[in-house]
Amino acid sequence: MDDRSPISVKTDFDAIVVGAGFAGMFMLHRLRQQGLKTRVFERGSGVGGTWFWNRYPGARCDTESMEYSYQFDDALQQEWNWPERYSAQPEILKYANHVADRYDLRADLQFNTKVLSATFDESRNCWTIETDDGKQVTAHYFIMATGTLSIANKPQFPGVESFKGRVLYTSDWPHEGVDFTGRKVGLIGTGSSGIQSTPHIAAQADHLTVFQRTPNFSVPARNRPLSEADRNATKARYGELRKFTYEQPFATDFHLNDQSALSVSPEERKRIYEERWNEHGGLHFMAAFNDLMFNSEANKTVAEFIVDKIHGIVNDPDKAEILAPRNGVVGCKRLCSDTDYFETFNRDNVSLVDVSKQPIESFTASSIKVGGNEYPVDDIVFATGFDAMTGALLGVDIKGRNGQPLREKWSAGPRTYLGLQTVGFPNLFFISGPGSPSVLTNMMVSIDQHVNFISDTIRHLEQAGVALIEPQQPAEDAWVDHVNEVADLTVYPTCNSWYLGSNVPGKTRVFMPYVGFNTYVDKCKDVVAKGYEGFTLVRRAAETA
Ligand code: N01
Repeated sequence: MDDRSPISVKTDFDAIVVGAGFAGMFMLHRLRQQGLKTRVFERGSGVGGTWFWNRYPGARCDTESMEYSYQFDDALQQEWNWPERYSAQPEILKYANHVADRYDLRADLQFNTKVLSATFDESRNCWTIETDDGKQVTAHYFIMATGTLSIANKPQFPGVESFKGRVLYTSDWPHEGVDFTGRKVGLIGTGSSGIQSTPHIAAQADHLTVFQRTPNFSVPARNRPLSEADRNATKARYGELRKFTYEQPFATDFHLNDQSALSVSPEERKRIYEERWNEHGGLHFMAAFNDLMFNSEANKTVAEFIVDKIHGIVNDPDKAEILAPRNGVVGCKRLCSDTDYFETFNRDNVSLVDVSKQPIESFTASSIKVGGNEYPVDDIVFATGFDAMTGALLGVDIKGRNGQPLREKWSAGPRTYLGLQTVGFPNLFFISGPGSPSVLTNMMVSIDQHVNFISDTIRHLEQAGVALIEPQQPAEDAWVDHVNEVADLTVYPTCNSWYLGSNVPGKTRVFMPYVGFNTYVDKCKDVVAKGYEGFTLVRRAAETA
C-alpha cells in the first residue's frame, strides 16, 4: 500500500518513464537509486533510442565520443574505451547496451510497448498510462524521455504507393542492413542523415541519384581513431572537462576563439577558417569566431568560405553551384559534419537533381519524376528528417487537468516552463523538452542536467511531503517569451529549419530550443535556491483537508 499521497491512492508505480534512450535509462537509474518503483516503456525491442533506430550506413555522432557519454559514474567513464573521435552508430549502441547491463536496468525496462495515452486523474492525483498491449498502470510521476528527433517526417509524394522497389527511411533502418550492390538508388533529403549516408550508398550502389531541395552547409568531420594515449589524456582530466562543458553555451568544448570575425583582417580570417576546416573540423568549425551565430555579417564570411570550399572540391561547376548554399546562413539549420560528402559528387555513379524550383512530381513503379524527367530507381531512401521536439510528446495522447489534451494546449506551439513542465499537467516532466537547450547542446550533458534536476526535484517533493508540482502561468508565459527573445539575438530564426518546426507541413512555426546552456543551468539553480520559484507545490496535508 502506497499511502504517500493526500488521499492514500495506491499506484502501480511511483514513476513511469517513456523511452529507453540515454535519457530514459539514466532517469530510471536515478529514480531507482532514490528507492522509487519505476517502469520504463520502450516501443523498440532494445535500448539506445536514436541509436537503436538510425542504423543507416554512415550514421555517426557529430559530438566527440569522449564527451558524448554519461558522466554520472567516474568508473564508467574511466573503463569505457571509445575507438574513434566520433563514434559510429554500432559503437554507441554497444555503449547503451553496456550501460543497461552494468546497472541492471533491464529489470525495469519493458520493450516492444508503445504508450498510447496518459491521463491525469484529479480525483486521485495520479497518472493513468495506457499501453498498446491493452494494459493500464498508474503512477505519481510521468516522465517523457522520448527524445527530440524520434518521429519521422514522412512527406507524401503522389504515386509512392505504386513504387515497386524498396522504400527505406534513415530513421528506421532495417536491423539486418541493406545491400545496395547492383542497385539504382534515389536518396531524398540532404540534412545530416542524407549527407552521412550518401558516400556509403554511393560506394556500394550501381548508381545513386541525390534529390536536393535545399543545399546544406557541411564541414569535414576530421574523424580519426583514438589512441590509448588520446583516451587517457581525456580520462585524466575528465572531472575538469565535464565541469567546463557545463559552463559552456553549447555544453561542449568547441575550443572557442573569443574574437569577432569582423575584428580581424580578411587574410587572418581566412587563415583561421582554414585551420578550423583542416584541423578541428565538424561543429568545432563554428567556434572559429565568437559571433558567427549572432551577427549576420560575421556569418556571411563563414558562408562564403564554405561555398568556396565546395567549389574547390566538386569538379563539375554546375553540380558545385547546386550544392553550394550561396545565400545561406551557416548554422541556421544545424551544421552538418561529413566524411567525403562533397567529394562523392565527383564519382561517375552519382548524380544530383535540384528539386528546389521543380519539386518531386510523383513516383512510378520504378522511377522518380521531376520536371518532366524520369529518374529510374530500384530503391528509395528517405532522409527527410523528423517532427522534431514535439512529435514524440504529442504522439502520446496526454490529458491534464480538466481532461485538457496537451495537443490542444500546444496547438499554437509548445509552451513550457524551463522545458521541464507545462501548466495544467502536474507531475508530468519532459527530458530535453521544448524550451530547454537540448538540441543546441551536447545532448548527453543536457540529459545529465535534466535528469538530475527532475530526480532532485522528486526527492525534494517526497521529503517535503509534497504531492504535486506544476508551473505557474506567469512563469511559463515569461519563459516562453524569454526563449524567443534569446533566439531573436541569434541567426537561428532567419531560415526554415526543424528548430522552428517549419520542415513539417502545417506545423506552427515557433523556435523551440533555448539558446544558452550555461545561462539555463544558472536559471535552474536559482529557481531551486528560491524554493522552486515559478512552480506551485501542493502539500499532501493541504490536499487532504
Ligand atoms: O533531417 P533534416 P536529418 N522534398 O531535417 C529534405 C540530427 N542528426 O535526419 O531543407 C524534398 O536535417 C529537406 O529539405 P529542406 C541532427 O540534429 C544528427 O538529416 O527542408 N526534400 C532536408 O534536406 C540533424 O539536424 C546526426 O528543403 C525534402 C532533408 O529532407 C537532425 O538529426 C546525424 C522534402 C531533411 O533534413 C535531422 O537530420 C543525423 C520534400 N518533400 C541526424 N521534405 C549526427 O550526429 C524534406 N526534405 C551527425
